[in-house]
Amino acid sequence: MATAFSATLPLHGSSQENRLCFPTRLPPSSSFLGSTRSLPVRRLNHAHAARRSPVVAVQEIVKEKKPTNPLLITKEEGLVLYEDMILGRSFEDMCAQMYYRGKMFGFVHLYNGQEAVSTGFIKLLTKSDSVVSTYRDHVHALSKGVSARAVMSELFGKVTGCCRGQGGSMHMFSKEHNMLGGFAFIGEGIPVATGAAFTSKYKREVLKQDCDDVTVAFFGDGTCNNGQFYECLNMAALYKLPIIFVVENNLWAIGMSHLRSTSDPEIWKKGPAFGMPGVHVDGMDVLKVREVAKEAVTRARRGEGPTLVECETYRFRGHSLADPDELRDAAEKAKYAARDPITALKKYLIENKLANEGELKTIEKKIDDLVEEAVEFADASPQPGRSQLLENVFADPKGFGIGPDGRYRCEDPKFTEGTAQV
Ligand SMILES: Cc1ncc(C[n+]2csc(CCOP(=O)(O)OP(=O)(O)O)c2C)c(N)n1
Ligand SMILES: [Mg+2]
Repeated sequence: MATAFSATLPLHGSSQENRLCFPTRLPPSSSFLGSTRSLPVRRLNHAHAARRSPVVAVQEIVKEKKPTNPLLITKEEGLVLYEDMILGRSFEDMCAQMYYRGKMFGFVHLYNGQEAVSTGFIKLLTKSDSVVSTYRDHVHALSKGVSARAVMSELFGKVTGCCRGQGGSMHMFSKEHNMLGGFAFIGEGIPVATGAAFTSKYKREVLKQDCDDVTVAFFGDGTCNNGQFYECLNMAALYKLPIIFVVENNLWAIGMSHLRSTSDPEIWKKGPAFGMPGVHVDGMDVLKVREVAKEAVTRARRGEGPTLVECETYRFRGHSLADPDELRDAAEKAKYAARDPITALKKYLIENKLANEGELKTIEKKIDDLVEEAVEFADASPQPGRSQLLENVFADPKGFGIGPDGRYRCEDPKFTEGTAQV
């Protein structure tokens, strides 16, 4: 089925050849992104828009699918989504407990409230597709198939963690699962994701390998004011890379409101500016996210290039577990709490007779047990040996420098054992 999404942007040609859809415009007085703050929206001249933007509103895509398939998912798919979202939520709630008990070190950023985005995208991917995350990365890793044991152990700094305890909360990585990392510096993951997408294209087009892998890059609204975002949008569109840029717009960058910090807060509109579709979707609704994700992933696999998707979402906790979360308005928090994506999916499954309470309770119990077991496993796992401190720091161990005796430090056995005084 041709959808509005499949419209292509002419870089040099006439717009009339293209099927174009127009964004649903907000009236000037309405609030943007459901925030309690209001945003003055400039009126857009539709004739002008028609010349420039293959921009689509997700409502059009979802509406289009309804008559042929009134239910957007099968029972099996619904249960997979539910289980993944429950896993994300339960895991993060457990992290909070463990952090406050002193089991984790450094900053820990939780994902509560945003589960529909991770689940909606990643559950459509194959193992060889890649995911790149931010410092809010535990749930992306779990959705991609990294075990709860490996993620929890990493958080505990144990040798059984997915990075053998050397990465911690902000650096979940698994080569096996093509989870290409969490990144502490905002925007750092976007070029890595662009490189991964380039690899897929190179394998297919130059090395003639059978490769239709795609890459999904997740990052926040605040990160879209960072230059790497624009550089990568440009390169991805130029090379038609198989990548989906997913902005998790939770309205805040630590304590800075998106509406105060961004000249045009509608991030999705930046896609067409670079020659790729831009889509805005309700990130509290996993089914809508999934519909958009399907379309974007399919485009990328077909070799039709990148898509920018802005998911409007909300984090239910502070920026990190060290944040008392006193800056955000109580009414705004309450508004999004009432739109909990897990509650919404549960309601959909039950109302459409795709699952009953008992089946969902069984999933919740299974996940509770799995998360408990992950904590026991992490707790019982050994600490890394001291010598591990020196691994994976420099490709050439001479990079550790020269010791007081004039020899390379790496030549001193005490140094690699971790017993040297430095
Ligand atoms: C390059 C860089 N500059 C500044 C920071 C400090 N910093 C940490 S989180 C953050 C806000 C990011 O907000 P957003 O992209 O919206 O992600 P969210 O935390 O909302 O998921 C900033 C500026 C950083 N980590 N990296
Ligand atoms: Mg944010």
